[in-house]
Amino acid sequence: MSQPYYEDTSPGYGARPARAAFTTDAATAGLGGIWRFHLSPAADLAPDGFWADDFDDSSWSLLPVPSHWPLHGHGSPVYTNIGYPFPLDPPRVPDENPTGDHRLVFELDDSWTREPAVLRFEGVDSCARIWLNGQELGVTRGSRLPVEFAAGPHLRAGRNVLAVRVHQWSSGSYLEDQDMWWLPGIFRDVTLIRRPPGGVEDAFVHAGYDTSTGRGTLRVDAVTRDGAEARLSVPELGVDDLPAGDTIAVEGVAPWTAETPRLYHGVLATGTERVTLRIGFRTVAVEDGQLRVNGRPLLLRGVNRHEHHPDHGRALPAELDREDVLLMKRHNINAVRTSHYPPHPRFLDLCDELGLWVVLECDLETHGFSAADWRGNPADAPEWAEACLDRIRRTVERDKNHPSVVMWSLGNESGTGRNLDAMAAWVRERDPGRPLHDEGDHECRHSDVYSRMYLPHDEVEAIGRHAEPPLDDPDADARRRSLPFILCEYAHAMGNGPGGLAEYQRLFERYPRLQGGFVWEWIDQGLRQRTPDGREFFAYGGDFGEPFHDGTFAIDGLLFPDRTPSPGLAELKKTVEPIAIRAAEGRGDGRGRRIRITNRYDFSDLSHLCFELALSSDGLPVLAKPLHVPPVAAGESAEIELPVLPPVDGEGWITISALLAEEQPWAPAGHEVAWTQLPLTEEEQASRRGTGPRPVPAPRRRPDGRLVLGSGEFDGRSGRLVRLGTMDVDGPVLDLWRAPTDNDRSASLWGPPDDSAVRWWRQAGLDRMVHRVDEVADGPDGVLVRTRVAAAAQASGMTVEYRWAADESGLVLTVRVEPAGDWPGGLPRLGVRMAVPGRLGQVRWFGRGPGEAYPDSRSAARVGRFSSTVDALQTPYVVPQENGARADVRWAELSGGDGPALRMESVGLPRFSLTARRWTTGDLESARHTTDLAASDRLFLHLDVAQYGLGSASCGPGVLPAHRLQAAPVTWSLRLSACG
Ligand code: IPT
Repeated sequence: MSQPYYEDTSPGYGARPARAAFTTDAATAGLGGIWRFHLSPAADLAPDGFWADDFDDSSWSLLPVPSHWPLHGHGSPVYTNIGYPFPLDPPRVPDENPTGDHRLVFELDDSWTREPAVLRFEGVDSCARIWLNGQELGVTRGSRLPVEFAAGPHLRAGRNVLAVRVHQWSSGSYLEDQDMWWLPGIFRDVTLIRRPPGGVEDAFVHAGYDTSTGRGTLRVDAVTRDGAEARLSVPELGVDDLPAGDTIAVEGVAPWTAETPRLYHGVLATGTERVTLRIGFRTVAVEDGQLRVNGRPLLLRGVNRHEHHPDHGRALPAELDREDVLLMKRHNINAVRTSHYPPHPRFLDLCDELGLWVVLECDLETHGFSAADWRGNPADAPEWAEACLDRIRRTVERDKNHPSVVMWSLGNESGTGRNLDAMAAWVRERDPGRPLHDEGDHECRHSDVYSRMYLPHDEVEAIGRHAEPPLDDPDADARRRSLPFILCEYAHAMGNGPGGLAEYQRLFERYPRLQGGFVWEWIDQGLRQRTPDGREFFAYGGDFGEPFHDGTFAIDGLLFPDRTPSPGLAELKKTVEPIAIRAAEGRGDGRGRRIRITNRYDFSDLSHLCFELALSSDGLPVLAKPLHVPPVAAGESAEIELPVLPPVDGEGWITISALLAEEQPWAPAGHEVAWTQLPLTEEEQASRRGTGPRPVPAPRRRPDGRLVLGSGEFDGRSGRLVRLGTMDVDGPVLDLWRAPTDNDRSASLWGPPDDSAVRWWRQAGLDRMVHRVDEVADGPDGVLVRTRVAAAAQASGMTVEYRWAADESGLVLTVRVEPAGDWPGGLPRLGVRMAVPGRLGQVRWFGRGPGEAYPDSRSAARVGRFSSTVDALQTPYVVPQENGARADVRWAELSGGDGPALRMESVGLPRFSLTARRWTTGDLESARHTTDLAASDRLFLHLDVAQYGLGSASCGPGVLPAHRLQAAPVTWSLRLSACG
């Protein structure tokens, strides 16, 4: 049997040379809309002759184009990360090769028959064969890359028929092993574009900027048809009819940066065509060991972005590209790596317009060859050379005119090889104006930046100090050591996390060689589904019955699948904020405090911001006033003295915020960019409040055996609080377990396999602790309950004492925990849990908020008064797991329904963090999707004095030592009361 075209390693045939995406005044016709569609389970079962003009497709389905057919009821999606979902037998694909035939009948007027035109596909996954009016145009592979075919000679006035056969699997699939859903289809636009004789074939804008002179240089190279002359005009710069290919200096231009995305509108014209160009002047270079733009080093506060929509997959509705860029800008993100393929071109238009640094990645990943020790890796094997080169050419040619694109990336996780070398050489030749990134090139044979993934903090720090372990070859080592470093992926945002962002950021800020990185990843790749009774949830690998899949591993974004920001995104925003506001040493002359404001922008001064100072007492506002801050230049600091503030009675905090002074294209005036809080009196206040209870009544024992103390009733045998006022409760009892997070469940990428936190915790029996009561005593001081808490088969245990006293405002509980034995994996949490009536659904608290906070992800939570509901306290991680803790709670009140409220107060330090849910930890742990969680008639509260950190072990380092909760003796107190 001869090899079918879809298994040929070539890029395809029939395509026109790649060129830049540009806007032209030549006529275009969008062919998106409703097409006819027919799916065959295998290529050889697809209907013969379906491309014929008169083929009867009336019985076929209707399908919107662009789309992925599995998201429209034809077949189903498949999710794998590294392993190919078919045997590793390149370039062969399975017989079961879903093949989608698409037909569109459309009308044209006769002007289309008079001059040449091209048919352009922006993206077809994974291999398409195309016919126009019965004539074959060619075959294409390269799912996320554009392709054009000459269409003119085949077009007709009146009725035209376009037929496209799309195979899900092809040789190209071997080059497209990105960690994402396999989603075939014509998923980006299809357009007919008139190409007038004497028009523009291609244009390449070269616009540099020299900071020292303030001068720009400009040249546009053009390829035209029929030897036509092309001339450039940029009216705003007084450039008029500059012949293509000529270089000019432009005085006094404003440079393009991601912070100040200044674009100049130009027109490149021949006698027959006008092409619009948006020109941004900037010079990108790696010099003196740093990645610089316009001579200044960048600090990349980046994210990796896959194109994903929970209903449409990578066929993203147009408005979502804008929404993504706006969300990024509003969260202080300044860079994006288009992992792991070129995005829809309009995304880059928005990056140019609104300002983001882009690392533009080629559509290439061969990760699954790692299963064969990279034998036959298409990034190296000669038979794939043309396919690899074709991919980088189509990438660079399409996007070369975007000022936002500051680096080309050859692809992701493709090992090393000759084809990558050839791609690198081609890029260097074609576009010397941009550095090159190749993640797999750890020795930096051709990369201009040293780039790694997920390295732990200490290794990043060593690289920052130029002290990484040497390469064998001293020359290669010297070259690599001289290069800037970026983390092209870090801080894996899977489930609850990532923890440790702030520690990375401190390293980036400290070492000039470290130029930041890109969090993995922007959005959870969950697909919206419904339970039989109509409740929505987000599906992941395995939910579509895929026999081979990678489960939840692509649910690892900073946004939930519906684009709701996760707590991880709030943490990132705070961590990378471009202004640092800190307390400065000493007081000012006016006895006001001094603060130090550091401008961490790379280019902008602070004149686009206004500052505000707010004073609060016990979380209530006392005063707010503008704060004058000079327009500190990028990279500089200034100290200013705060006005003298009135004394406050309660716990006092000063909050200083940096807000947008005026509306920006990406956020309204008043949008908060950065903030900090300075305590006025915190420690004194905390200890003043810690004076402890003044016992009022002594407990008494009732005939039914219950102990009564103040407003509390205790079970006489277990010593548990069972009633508080008129409220049934099931008393605070020690709890050390949490529903494991994705990070808890995973072994660090860099440690021994199986070495997850959960493994240690389960070994110690923390999920199955048994409470034994040693004593329930009542005396003049109150009630004392002594217990020992331990797990079956374990010698280690905890002695736990609960001392209850009553004062005029309620019960005061002091818990003392004394661990005995070894607890080598530490503890997931340390606190008490209690059950209370479900009616208490409203929550108010004074503590950190508004969002959740964990030891290594708590920068975004500020001290204040907040209110919410128990339901809204839940963070709907797609895969249910520990979530929702509100930290450093001074007091919290739960209320609602018919009956008193429950008030919980920290007495002294440590304070507790509060979690409240309508299900137990066990329910949370066993749920696979959010819809598995059913509300009970009770609330389960956790009042913890500590939790284990989050880390990012799901792909990266685990929790840093400082954030691991170790077992140690601890005593804390809290007051409980039923009020109102
Ligand atoms: C890394 C991949 O580059 C990325 O696509 C994604 O799969 C990520 O991991 C995990 O979510 S590769 C990893 C083996 C370091």
